[in-house]
Amino acid sequence: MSRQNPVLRHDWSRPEIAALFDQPLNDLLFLAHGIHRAQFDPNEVQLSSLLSIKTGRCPEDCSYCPQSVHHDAAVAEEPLLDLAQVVSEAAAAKAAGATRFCMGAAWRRPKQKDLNQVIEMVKEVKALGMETCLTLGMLDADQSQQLKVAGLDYYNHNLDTSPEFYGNIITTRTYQDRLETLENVRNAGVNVCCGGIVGMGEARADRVAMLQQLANLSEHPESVPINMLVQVEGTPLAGQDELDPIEFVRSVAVSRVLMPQSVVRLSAGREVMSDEMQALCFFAGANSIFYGERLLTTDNPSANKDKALFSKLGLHVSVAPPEAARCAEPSAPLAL
Ligand code: SAM
Ligand code: DTB
Ligand code: SF4
Repeated sequence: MSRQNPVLRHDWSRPEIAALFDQPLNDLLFLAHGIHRAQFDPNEVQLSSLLSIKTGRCPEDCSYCPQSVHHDAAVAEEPLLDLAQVVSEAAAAKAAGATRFCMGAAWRRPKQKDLNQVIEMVKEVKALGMETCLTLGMLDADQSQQLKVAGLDYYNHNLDTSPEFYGNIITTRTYQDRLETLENVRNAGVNVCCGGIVGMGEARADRVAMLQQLANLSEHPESVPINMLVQVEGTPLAGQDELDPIEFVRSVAVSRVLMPQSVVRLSAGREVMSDEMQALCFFAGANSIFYGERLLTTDNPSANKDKALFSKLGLHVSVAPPEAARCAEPSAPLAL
């Protein structure tokens, strides 16, 4: 049985997506913003806070990641955190305004003993009234089902880049491994959070191909994080040429056009983004951010800085998940 929504497309070709990228910026922004406004409150942003629940010594070799055992980044290793510590961090994130708590672990895949502890974390964070998200590496069908039963709302597992560029970035797990985890999560009925990273030295054609992969999944991910590479000293990608900010904005806008009903998250990399660049991303269709001064191991803007930005832009924070706030009809233009 197809679960596809008939108004959403899953048959995008690369030339079609490349043509979206190639448009004059104003035309692309106008298109993306119109689609955004027809689906969402354009002034509403969802806030997710991140916590690294197990840090460092990861056996995978992702070239961007400071937590890989293969690189020399100065990350303080931390075994799996206690339940009480995780719950107290989640409560603090809720008090600061986050609606979703995302727990990340530097694993290739979780062991059952560890998954049992993570399941308790999901239950307790949910009991605080927050949405839960995990990113633990690869999952099989049974693990995905266990997390569904525990009440997990979202699982984050990124495709990271195009199938063609992927081998330049990671050699210890395949693109197909990632697609299988996504399928297991989807089949278990857990919402999928899946996006990628730009600014890793890939070509525009790779950004096109990555977004094609995301949009042509059997169902669009409910949440699409677009990360700008955070360059961390000691990782192979440190010293990479920075991606032009306008190219990043284009990537956000094209994500919005391809996946009109997905929540697009302006994810890692905001620490070095200007207010103006973030404003353009929100106009282009981003409607979620990571909130709080830490991502997993690297810095993120402080809550106060983000509150000031929201106030300046007239943005408000979603109290319910944005899915619930979707407009049935396109919004009227703003009354000035
Ligand atoms: N170990 C698990 C995995 O990779 O599936 C979960 C944690 S991992 C840190 C989650 C995601 O964070 C990665 O897939 C990648 O997209 C993103 N990420 C990691 N390091 C990053 C960096 N330096 N800059 C931008 N995004 C990064
Ligand atoms: C995602 O797409 N980005 C987040 C989250 N999912 C887990 C992680 C960003 C990590 C940035 C580098 C770090 O802080 O270690
Ligand atoms: Fe490990 Fe995840 Fe980092 Fe890759 S991105 S090295 S899997 S923690």
